[in-house]
Amino acid sequence: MTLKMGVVGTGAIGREHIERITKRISGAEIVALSDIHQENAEQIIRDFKLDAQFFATDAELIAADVDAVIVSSWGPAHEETVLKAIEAGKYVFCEKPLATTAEGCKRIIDAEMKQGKRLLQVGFMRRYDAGYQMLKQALDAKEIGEPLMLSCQHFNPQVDENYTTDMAVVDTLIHEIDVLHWLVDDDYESIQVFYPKQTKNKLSHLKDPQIVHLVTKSGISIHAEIFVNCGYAYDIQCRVVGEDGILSLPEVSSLGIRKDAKRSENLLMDWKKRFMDAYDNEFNAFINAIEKTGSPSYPTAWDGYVAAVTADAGVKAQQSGEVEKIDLPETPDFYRI
Ligand code: NAD
Ligand code: ISE
Repeated sequence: MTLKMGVVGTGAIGREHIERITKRISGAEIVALSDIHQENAEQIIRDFKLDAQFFATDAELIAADVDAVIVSSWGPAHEETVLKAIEAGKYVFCEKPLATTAEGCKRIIDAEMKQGKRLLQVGFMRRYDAGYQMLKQALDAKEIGEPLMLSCQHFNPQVDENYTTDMAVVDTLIHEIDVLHWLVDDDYESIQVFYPKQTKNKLSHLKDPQIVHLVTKSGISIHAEIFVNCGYAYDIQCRVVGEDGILSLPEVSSLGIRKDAKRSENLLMDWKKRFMDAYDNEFNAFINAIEKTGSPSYPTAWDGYVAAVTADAGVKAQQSGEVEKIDLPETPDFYRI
């Protein structure tokens, strides 16, 4: 069965996902697009020569002949579209964040549980990145004993004027928030935020860089640096110190150049290429799991909720400067996959 997919939000990542489904992965086709800027969608239909229809609203797209909806609009718009799609019994691939608050995620969980089967997968693609999967396999195999300390960096070359201080947590660090507790298989206990010396290369309203300190229930210490105006590259790092050794996220392979008495390698400048394979893998998992089991794969709506609860505490910590507790209920059996 070829999954008929509609896309709500045809901007930067919506275009990327449409390209991968159209050109690189099998089992699905794009049949419907919707965007509040109609010209964005219509340009994509022309660029990819799609046999797809434009719908003025998400509701009209959801009511059309689609099996699944990709939600890649702006974060604050996700919850409304996701709820409409779930209530219509459609499968949903929702880009991060699932919703911009924990309460919003809870409303989505309640709607999905009412449907009686999982319909939704969240676009936390790092779990599908080969490097993070190597880290996960080594940690699960206790290669370095128990993990004790993690240090990460999430560096963007720059962000635009719409980017705000809280987005460093809810939009950027949210990827580490999701992938790290999965990596170490431990829930978060608390979060604290610090502001080191600030870069001159930022807009006046923004705090940048930021340091986030997370502690897990077993006491694992996580130090994460967020620097969204670093200028030099899109640079994602993750290092795990265990009882018996250290694991490091592999560097992205790049041609080594030796020339003029210098040695160099190119670095990437954004997420599109850095996680290209991970995005492809998450969509293959979505499509294949639906075909084989009738439900999408992980990360589930519960993972989206865990990330939102943690991010909410992170935003509180940005404002308080204090150690903020992260209170999470037990994972319902419905979401134990
Ligand atoms: P963008 O601004 O390039 O595109 C968003 C599109 O959604 C725009 O075309 C806008 O017109 C449209 N839109 C906004 N509200 C809408 C609504 N209510 N209904 C229909 N269309 C609407 O943004 P982007 O960079 O593509 O980000 C989109 C989402 O994807 C965000 O949630 C972002 O966090 C996420 N994202 C994820 C990754 C990742 O690595 N997984 C990377 C980039 C963006
Ligand atoms: C963006 O929305 C993404 O999700 C990227 O993966 C992340 O690196 C970037 O910081 C976010 O703004």
